[in-house]
Amino acid sequence: GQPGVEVAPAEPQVKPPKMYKVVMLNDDYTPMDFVVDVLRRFFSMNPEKAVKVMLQVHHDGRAVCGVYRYEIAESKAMQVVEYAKAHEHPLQCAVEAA
Ligand code: NFA
Repeated sequence: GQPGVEVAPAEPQVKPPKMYKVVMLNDDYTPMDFVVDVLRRFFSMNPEKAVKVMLQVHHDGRAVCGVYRYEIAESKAMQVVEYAKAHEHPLQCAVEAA
């Protein structure tokens, strides 16, 4: 272009990462107390919040436990299912785009 005229480079676009929901699914076998423990242990919920979310899953069939970047969401869901399996409970989680 014109001699001596510098063109500033475009600002690099800083975009928020895509976010993913960890959804817990109801079943007929996992004990309510165990689900409350899972919600406290893996999603850092206080006892009141954990009971509320557990009952939401129990009554509605599913509830969102948290929203995270993809790798974190997948890791949380896997840890919950593995922890439940280790205790011989069929508790399941899914990961969905938020
Ligand atoms: N529905 C299970 C029961 O009646 C409790 C449960 C809640 C299981 C939330 C899974 C998720 N014992």
